[in-house]
Amino acid sequence: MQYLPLAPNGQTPVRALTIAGTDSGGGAGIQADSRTMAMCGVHACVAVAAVTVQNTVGVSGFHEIPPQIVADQVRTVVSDIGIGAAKTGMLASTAIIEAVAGVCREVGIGRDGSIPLVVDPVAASMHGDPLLHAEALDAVRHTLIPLATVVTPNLDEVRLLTGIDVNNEQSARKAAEALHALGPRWAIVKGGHLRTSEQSTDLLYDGDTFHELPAPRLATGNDHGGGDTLAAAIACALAHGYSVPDAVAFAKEWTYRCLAAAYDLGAGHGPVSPLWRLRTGPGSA
Ligand code: PXL
Repeated sequence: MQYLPLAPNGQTPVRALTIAGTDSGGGAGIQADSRTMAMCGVHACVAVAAVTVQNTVGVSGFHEIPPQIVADQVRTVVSDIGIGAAKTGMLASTAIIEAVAGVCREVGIGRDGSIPLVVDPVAASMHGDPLLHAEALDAVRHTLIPLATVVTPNLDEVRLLTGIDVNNEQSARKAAEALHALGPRWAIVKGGHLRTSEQSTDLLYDGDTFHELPAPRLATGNDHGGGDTLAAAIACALAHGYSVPDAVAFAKEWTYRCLAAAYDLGAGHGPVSPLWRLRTGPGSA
């Protein structure tokens, strides 16, 4: 596997920012993002948008951070530390989405700025527990996604956002077109939840060309945090200056390895794990 360049010990690594929710069980959200960023050799900055109460069985509640505090976290990190890319995950409400979109435009994060933005439009946990108020879907569609360098919904989120039920290659292409029409530079339709296919093929679309990115399907019930891991790894590669297709190809391979290393935890779904990276020498293939 191709690794991202690692900064020598003592030298400042590339930085990336995740704007998302916490997971008290340590599997998804900001915990998954920071773990993947660290294991990719990228310094993780975090802007907490919501605190979830959850374990491996489900999410039993969440607390939203005041929108101004979310925006202030982003502003203060960008002005001092500087970041190469940003990623959004669980943003919970219209007010938080509007505050995040406002500060992103202000500091140059997003498709028209100098800092690429990965938008993972998180709507629910894998157990179906809501992580976004239903009334905020319009803000995701019309305020957040148009800012994205790349948007990475899963198939449930594709259905919520576009009304399209993806069940074959043709509907995947239609969904990619509908997502792209919302304004991101690139749209991905992820095949991971399309259980009818033997491959897990992601479709990447820039309004012009469809790129197909196949990967072998891995049968595991331990896939908590898989979407976050993919989006965070894309952000890491973008922070290193990769093109979007190259960043997505890197992130797919990264996530495949993390799925293969997922472990049992608690009574529910265990997390995908980037800890396999500790078992190889620095930068080794
Ligand atoms: O995997 C999506 C996700 C994102 N963010 C938080 C989550 C989850 C899934 O449970 O809890 C905080």
